[in-house]
Amino acid sequence: MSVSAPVDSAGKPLTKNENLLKWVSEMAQLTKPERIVWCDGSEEEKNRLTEEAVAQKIIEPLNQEKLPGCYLHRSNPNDVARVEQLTFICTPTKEEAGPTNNWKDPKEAYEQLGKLFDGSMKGRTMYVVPYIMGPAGSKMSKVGVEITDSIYVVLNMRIMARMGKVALDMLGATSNDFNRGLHCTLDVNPERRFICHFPQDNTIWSVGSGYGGNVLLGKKCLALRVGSYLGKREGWLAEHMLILGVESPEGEMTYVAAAFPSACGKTNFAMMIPPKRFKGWKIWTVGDDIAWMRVGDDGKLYAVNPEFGYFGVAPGTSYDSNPNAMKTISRDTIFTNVARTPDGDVWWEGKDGATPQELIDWKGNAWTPASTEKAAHPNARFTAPATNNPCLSKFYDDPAGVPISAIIFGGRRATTVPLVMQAFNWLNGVFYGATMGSETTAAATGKVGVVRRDPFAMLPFCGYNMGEYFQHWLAMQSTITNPPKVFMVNWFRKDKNGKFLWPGFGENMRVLKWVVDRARLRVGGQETLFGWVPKAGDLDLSGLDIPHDQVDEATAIDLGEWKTELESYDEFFKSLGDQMPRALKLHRDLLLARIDAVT
Ligand code: GTP
Ligand code: SPV
Ligand code: MN
Repeated sequence: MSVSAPVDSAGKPLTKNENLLKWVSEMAQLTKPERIVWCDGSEEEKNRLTEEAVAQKIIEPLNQEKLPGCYLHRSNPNDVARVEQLTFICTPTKEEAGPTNNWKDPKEAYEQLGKLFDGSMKGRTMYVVPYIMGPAGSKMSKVGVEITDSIYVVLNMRIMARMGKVALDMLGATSNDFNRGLHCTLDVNPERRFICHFPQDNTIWSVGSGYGGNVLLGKKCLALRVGSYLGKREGWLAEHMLILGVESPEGEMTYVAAAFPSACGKTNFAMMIPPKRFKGWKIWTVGDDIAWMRVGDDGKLYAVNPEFGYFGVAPGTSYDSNPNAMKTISRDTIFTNVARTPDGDVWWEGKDGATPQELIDWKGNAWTPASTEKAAHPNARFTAPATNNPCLSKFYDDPAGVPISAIIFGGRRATTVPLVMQAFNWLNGVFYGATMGSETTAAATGKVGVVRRDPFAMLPFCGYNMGEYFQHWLAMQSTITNPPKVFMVNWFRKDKNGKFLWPGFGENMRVLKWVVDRARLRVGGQETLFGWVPKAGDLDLSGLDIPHDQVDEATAIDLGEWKTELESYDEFFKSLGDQMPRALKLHRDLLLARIDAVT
């Protein structure tokens, strides 16, 4: 099947790029669709595809008075999250993918998936979705094209990325520099589900899933897995980080990037509303999930958010916990696997107000409060445009990015890790990132609540050898001559009864304020073996209605716990083999020796 150059509604060519046309032809030859639709990103196209998706029962309209432009999608119950065991990095050697990734030989992977793709779109439509990750025209941005058989994917990609004509224009008539993504939902059978990345070919093949991170190929697949590989090659960083601006009452702006693992609070932190005590302080969202960072001419690290929308966790989102998210998802939003009320509103566990007496649950079944199952899936998500966000930073689309003054790492840890500490230097900061641990969440299939090492929140997303990735972070010090300060936080420490010690959410502003003041060298700190922590009185706790000894418990450092913690890194470090940087191993040994010296 040879593909002719697509035209827009006025008959003008959308692209004449031969590299793109040739690849689309090849993929059409493989998947054998009945017709090919090139997406231009227009409103007319959105309306047409939305109507089609409704007619095909892929999405259903919600109450358009309450939730204008909002739709509900129910995925196959076997297809509700990322599947790490079916995600592969297909590099020429296994060592390049490293011990933390599943690996397939590229030739074998193309063959195996090629068989699944062969004729997979017979009798159906193939959508060609050109998109940009990053602001149009930025030297930090990348063009991708996703071929998919799923209207749900097209409608989501349209929200999550700058999609359509704008991307073809950026690609231009001759460039061959674009990510080639191929997706087919197939029969949504976990036995025939594979998400394969070919970093050397700038190619992604995903088959057998219709869910978020598995199929919106610009997001985790390109912006993180392939992105991290490109970052290593080209000297920049692709990270699982939110980006926010903190504005002081005087109008001083400080930008912070923070890596928390999946479902550990990035969206919430990026949209936080400071408590009353912080009158005049304001948080501006640049991004809620992914940061691409490069060193600027001034030696500072500059970050852009490659995405254009939010694919956020619905359960737990409320006017109490995250009012900005609630406003963001009040229109033009696709909800996936949430519950539906009789009047066409959405509901999930942790939403404001009383639990409705009657619902249709995420599987499409009748539900009442007596039901033993959850009404919304714990990894139910919303897809909403960034431009809906009331606290969207005016620099979210700035091709130059924003200068980062602080990097924060944080996991979900019931013990050991204090509320906040600051690394002494870059090495110490990279050590924080490399040794991050977190309890697993519903964002990926598998057991929930088990502590695992999730370095830099990138365990599921690093597209190459993890030891080399650590080395890349260490090496960046030579080019970042004006580096951000590095911090570790933990909102999730619990008391002996299993209750969170720290109220979290908006109250995290108290910690962020200390971070900003430390980054600007204007507040004291107390030295510990592991980093600087706030001195008594440095954390502003005024108006916080929890006992101060509870805060003491949240901020405490217990050397016994830390000894066990550091000893537990040994196995992980060893598993990374020769690629594990010696500087980080020595740092661990030094900390253990210093604990011994003082106890
Ligand atoms: P991904 O989109 O999966 O990468 O997740 P994310 O890091 O953006 O997570 P998100 O902000 O959606 O938070 C997910 C879960 O963490 C929700 O259940 C929140 O209620 C909970 N959470 C967020 N912030 C806090 C906090 O400060 N304290 C506590 N206790 N829970 C929080
Ligand atoms: C995550 O799991 O970190 C997400 C959701 O942000 S998904 O896009 O499905 O990976
Ligand atoms: Mn994420």
